[in-house]
Amino acid sequence: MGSLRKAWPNWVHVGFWTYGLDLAFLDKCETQLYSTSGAAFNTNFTQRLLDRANYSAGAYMNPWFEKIFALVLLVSSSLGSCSQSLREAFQKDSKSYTQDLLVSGQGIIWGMDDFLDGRIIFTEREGNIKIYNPKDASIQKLTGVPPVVHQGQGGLLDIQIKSKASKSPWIYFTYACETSPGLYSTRLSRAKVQGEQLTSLEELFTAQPSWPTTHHFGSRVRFDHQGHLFLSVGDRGQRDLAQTLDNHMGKVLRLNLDGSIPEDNPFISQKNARPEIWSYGHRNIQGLFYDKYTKILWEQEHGPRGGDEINQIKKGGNYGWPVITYGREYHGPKVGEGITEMEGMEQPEYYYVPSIAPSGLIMYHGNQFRQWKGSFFSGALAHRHLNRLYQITAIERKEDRMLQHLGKRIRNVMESKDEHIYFSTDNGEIYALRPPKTS
Ligand SMILES: [Ca+2]
Repeated sequence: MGSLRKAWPNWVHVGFWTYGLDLAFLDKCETQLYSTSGAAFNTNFTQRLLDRANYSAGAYMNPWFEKIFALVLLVSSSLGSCSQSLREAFQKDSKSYTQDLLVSGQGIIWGMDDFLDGRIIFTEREGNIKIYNPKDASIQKLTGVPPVVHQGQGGLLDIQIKSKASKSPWIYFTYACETSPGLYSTRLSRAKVQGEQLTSLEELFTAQPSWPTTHHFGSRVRFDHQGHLFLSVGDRGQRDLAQTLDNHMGKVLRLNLDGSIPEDNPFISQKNARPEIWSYGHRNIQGLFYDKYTKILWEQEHGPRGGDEINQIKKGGNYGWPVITYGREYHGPKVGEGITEMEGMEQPEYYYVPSIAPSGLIMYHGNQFRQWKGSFFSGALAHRHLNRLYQITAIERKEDRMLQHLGKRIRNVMESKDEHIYFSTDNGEIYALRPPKTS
């Protein structure tokens, strides 16, 4: 499909975008056009029409131009009206899912990942790592988890499995730790799972400096395809530190899998800069997603009052906090100068005003929900829902707030190995979104 769409010149695309159609949708329209329009609107006719229009576009006063333009409008209108019914079907289709409750009665499930056999390893923020086995719906708590600081926003945070095909994969996890009495930081460790135990525990990284506050620890960890990991650390409430490179706060960091520092990191040879830094100027990072198809790293962070952002992360990029932001202070006034743009600082791909307090981020690529391919999904702690963000034109995105009726603070989201969408809640639950069973 899409051959007709490819044949259309750009100005026809622009015309159709006024109907708010997305590209996948145009493909559906094309199918519909072929199947319902009959001989008058077959491809050859349309192509002849467009050929003539292209020819006529150079001769503005050519009387053919008016006739052909009118015909194109007619086709557009026809597609526009067929698009309405298709759009409704499409949207209905996109709500065709079941949400199956897999896990309940746990603590705040902050991080989760699945093994190849379908078991899910997850963290409870209060300091536990557990494994859910779908075969018997059992939940096993692991021993050997290092002590975590469960205060404020601190606790046991993200968890990811590296090399799932391996017999004994490394489990990476992040958490708030106390580095000396009254001083806290974000730490990354890895370990292996042996039966009901975490073994071979290795501390890989602790963000510097430690700080007495107990918020904005971050923290997500994701792997790229070249043997690196990305780790996020929030600004710990010390916003100005996000703009200076001599600390790890308000940063996305890049490490080798053993915790060492890659030689091609952007600030490795810069004086007074921490060599682990990959990007900076972040506030409170709650989502990180490495897209293995596009090789793009996406990041998502909380603004203050408004201004939550999704950013496409570039090597060495400055993402602006607290100099530029679309948010305001919690008590109302502007942040700093109240500006949203500055040369040398990156603009977000999308921002939310008012805030939805997003948490966990994926771009869905699976085949279980083909209509959602390429959509971002994130949990939303405020306005409690699952947030789907999708492209409607080359430059415009739109939100769909799903599952609001559940009324849950959705904490994390992932695409499972069988291409379903799993999400966790602050009520200690994990749900699976699946297509409805056909009888
Ligand atoms: Ca920003």
